[in-house]
Amino acid sequence: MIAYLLPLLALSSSAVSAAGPQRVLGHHDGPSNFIHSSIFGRKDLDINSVPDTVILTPLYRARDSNGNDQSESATFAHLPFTDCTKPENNGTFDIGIVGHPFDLGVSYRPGARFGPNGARLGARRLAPAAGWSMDHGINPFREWATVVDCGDIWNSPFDKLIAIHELENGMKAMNELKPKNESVADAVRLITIGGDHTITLPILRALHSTWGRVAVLHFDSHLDTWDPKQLGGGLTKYSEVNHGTMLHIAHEEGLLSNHSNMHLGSRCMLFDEHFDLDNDLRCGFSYIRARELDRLGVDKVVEQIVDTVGDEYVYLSIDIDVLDPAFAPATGTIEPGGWTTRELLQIINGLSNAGLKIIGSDVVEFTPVYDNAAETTGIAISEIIYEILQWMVHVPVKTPIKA
Ligand SMILES: *[C@@H]1O[C@H](CO)[C@@H](O)[C@H](O)[C@H]1NC(C)=O
Ligand SMILES: *[C@@H]1O[C@H](CO)[C@@H](O)[C@H](O)[C@H]1NC(C)=O
Ligand SMILES: *[C@@H]1O[C@H](CO)[C@@H](O)[C@H](O)[C@H]1NC(C)=O
Ligand SMILES: [Mn+2]
Repeated sequence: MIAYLLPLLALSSSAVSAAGPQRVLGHHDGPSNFIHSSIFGRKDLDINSVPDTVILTPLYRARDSNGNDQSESATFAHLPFTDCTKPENNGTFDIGIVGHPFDLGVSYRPGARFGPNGARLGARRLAPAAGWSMDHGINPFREWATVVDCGDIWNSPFDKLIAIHELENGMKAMNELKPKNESVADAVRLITIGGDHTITLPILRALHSTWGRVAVLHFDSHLDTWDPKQLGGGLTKYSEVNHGTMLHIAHEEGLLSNHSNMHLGSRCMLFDEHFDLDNDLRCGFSYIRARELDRLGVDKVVEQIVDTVGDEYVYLSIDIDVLDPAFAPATGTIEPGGWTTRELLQIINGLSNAGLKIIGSDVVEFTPVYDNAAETTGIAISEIIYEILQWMVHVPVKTPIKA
């Protein structure tokens, strides 16, 4: 066992020293692409050597003795499975649900790599055949958009930075495909199931060439804009990329709107009175704290968000820890005093009614091993994804006209 481990240890220590000196935050050399432009990504990594995207099909798909699919029951809401990275699926779908089984960026409870299939299990009770919504008066699975389950993007369980490149490559491949119904929208849209919150960084990198800077609406009990030098412990580049720093990095890379990003449902502890919030403001965020909802009510919260975002493109990132642990116990970094599932759904509904231009979304930090026998968290996640889907169907979006 010892002899087996030694070469691995030697390999990892040489990889760390090869990473070179750290760069100063906020200084860029006019990068040509977002993989190389990352101030934290590995400069020595040849992105062409990262293998082609590998898609994992949803688990437990029943097959007959000839290997033919007998069931769609393991996909999200019994949707058809489509490998959304394959050029042969160009023009076959409009909205894809994709899993990122990744949790190398967590600071507390691990296990979010099992989130995608946990969410699919929570969505067994949903189906396109009976998907009509009393609240919206539509069946979002059966409107103009063809909705599919894209499976999961395989990524390295051993190296966080390589895994992030693999997730970005997979999202790029999907994002390059044309939608099926081009009369309504000119780009596919993806709803990602995490995965820890680090995955929002490769997603934003992959979407940037299509949408430019986007306003991130970040539903989360935490800020996730922490200075990588502080939260990462100042150890290595590797330690600095994690589920509490990815929005800081996204800001430094020019992926975010300058001033229109918002945290919704914030209620975390801070390092001190000024440091975190000053840094957060520099990253282009304002916030509505969880407790403010009691005073404002849902409508005023929606109004503030709409006033802040205007007609910018919106990327919606939902950390399930925005909900109170009573409604979502199965998550990695728990903060009591959060919103109810219904309050969150109502706010999302309000943003949809206001016509905010949603270009992509994720629901992250679901760690099924901490869920209960009633699948409280997994079922809440499936409902949130259904609500996001309704928004995407309600508000088709066109890409910016390129000069
Ligand atoms: C998808 O099809 C369109 C034509 O409808 C084409 O322009 C585009 O290059 C194709 N994309 C890929 C990735 O094959
Ligand atoms: C595209 O959307 C239009 C408008 O809703 C609809 O009439 C048409 O059937 C859709 N086409 C496809 C291929 O789904
Ligand atoms: C946002 O900030 C960048 C970098 O400072 C600047 O180039 C860009 O013009 C700004 N965009 C808007 C809409 O203000
Ligand atoms: Mn988070």
